[in-house]
Amino acid sequence: MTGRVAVIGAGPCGLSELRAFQQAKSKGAAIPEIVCYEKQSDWGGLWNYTWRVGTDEHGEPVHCSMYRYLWSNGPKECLEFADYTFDEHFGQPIPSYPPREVLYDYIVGRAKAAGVRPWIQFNTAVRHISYDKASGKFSVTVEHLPDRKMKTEEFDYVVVASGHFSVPNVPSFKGIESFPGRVLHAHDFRSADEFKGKDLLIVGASYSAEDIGLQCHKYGAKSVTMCWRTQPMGFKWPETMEERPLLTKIEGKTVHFKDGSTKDVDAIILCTGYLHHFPFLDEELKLRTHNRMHPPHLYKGIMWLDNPKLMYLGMQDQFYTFSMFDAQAWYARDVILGRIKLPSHAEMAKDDAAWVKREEALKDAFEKIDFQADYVRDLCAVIDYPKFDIDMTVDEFKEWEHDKGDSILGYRNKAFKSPCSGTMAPIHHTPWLEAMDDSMKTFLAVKQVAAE
Ligand code: FAD
Ligand code: NA7
Repeated sequence: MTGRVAVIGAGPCGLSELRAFQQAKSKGAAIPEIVCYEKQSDWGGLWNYTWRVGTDEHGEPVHCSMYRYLWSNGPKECLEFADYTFDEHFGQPIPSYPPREVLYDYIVGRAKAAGVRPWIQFNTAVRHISYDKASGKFSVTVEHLPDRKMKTEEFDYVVVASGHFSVPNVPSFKGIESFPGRVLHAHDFRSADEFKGKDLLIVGASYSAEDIGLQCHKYGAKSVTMCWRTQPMGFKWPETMEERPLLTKIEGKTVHFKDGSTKDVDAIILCTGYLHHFPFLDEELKLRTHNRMHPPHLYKGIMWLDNPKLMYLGMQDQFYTFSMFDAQAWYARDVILGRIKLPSHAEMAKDDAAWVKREEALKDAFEKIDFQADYVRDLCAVIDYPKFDIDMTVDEFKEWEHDKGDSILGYRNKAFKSPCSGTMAPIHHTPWLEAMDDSMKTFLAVKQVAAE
């Protein structure tokens, strides 16, 4: 097969795409030339931790939104690669909620085993992508950051895997400009140690608010007040953590809330989510969406309806992550290889509209889990991705939700069974709240207790 495919980003999604093509190649298929552009100096996307915030050594916006002491916020069994299990990578069963370094090692472990690194051009930022109807090709302009050299190349397909949890959504609040303490967005949060002994305000009521709040509690914040716009998270918080309705204004270090209450705080963290942001794409190619389960205008959540040679990976709000990214990457690959024939534009639009309609009727997290599981099933039905027990992942996600409801400080101490290998995870040697050392060495070194 001739032709060229550009993959934008070497995070989990981009690496899934490279692995998908490498897998087809290893089975004897002829594949197109694959060129992956990654603006960072290494792979792993958000999982590639840096201490930097703001701009990097080249003046580029820092991509990383992860922080020190980050542990998986869902059971690892629900994100496992079906073609590269945790058992295979670590050579031993490991607990269900690993710290960031362990998951990073797993993600890049598969990419290393697949030998796809030579397909990636690192330190190379994609600056502009346009499509020429006459030639049927994309023009991709990139900049090699160390020497600032620009070049433009033509491609038959473009796979956008640049992520959507990196460009912060930063609202403003009355009086915030004269707040005497530190104000930052979750994107710039790195170390909870900074907030030890402090009274902290967190704005937002989703995963970042929950986890950054918990981190700060774990590392000694005096109090954590979290405020919500639409609805509270509603967990059973420890004594020094609480939820209040959204703030209305700030006077000095005093924050006023909608219920008329006030609180004096030392620092404010805006956990107000992220923007889907694609400055490098021409207007008619650009996905415009907020963070949701099925961003509209993408057939099968992947193919851009107006030009299905442009594909997006991982643009959904995510319960499923790595295994869903794989399913999408395998599907995209099979469209490119001609193994899956796309229906007419009208049929694709109808299919897309049906998913959007179903999404808009979802009432709670449990229905969202079912929705995304059905989506993954839909993709997996037509690709040669190894079978894994999707029903089991649904049960485990729901159990996880219940665990969080039972104990937001203790849910990470639970263990789950792998839907890929059937292995039951051991219980981690140290309860999460007491586990201050998040290094891979410590996580893996000590003998684990067998789970029931
Ligand atoms: P990313 O990981 O964001 O990777 C995108 C890549 O594209 C980056 O390497 C970036 O440098 C590159 N890129 C972007 N623009 C350009 C450009 N113009 N040119 C070249 N390269 C470019 N998921 C879980 O499963 N478990 C968790 O515990 C978990 N915790 C999370 C915690 C935080 C704080 C955040 C923000 C997310 C978390 N996630 C978690 C979800 C996360 O979205 C996925 O795990 C995963 O990182 C998404 O992969 P991605 O490839 O889509 O995007
Ligand atoms: P999410 O899940 O997109 O949530 C964003 C939160 O921010 C959500 O609670 C929003 O409230 C809130 N928000 C957004 N704008 C405002 C304003 N203007 N005022 C008050 N509150 C606001 O992003 P997260 O960062 O939590 O999670 C993203 C990923 O990071 C996720 O995958 C995790 O695993 C880690 P709303 O409910 O819309 O009223």
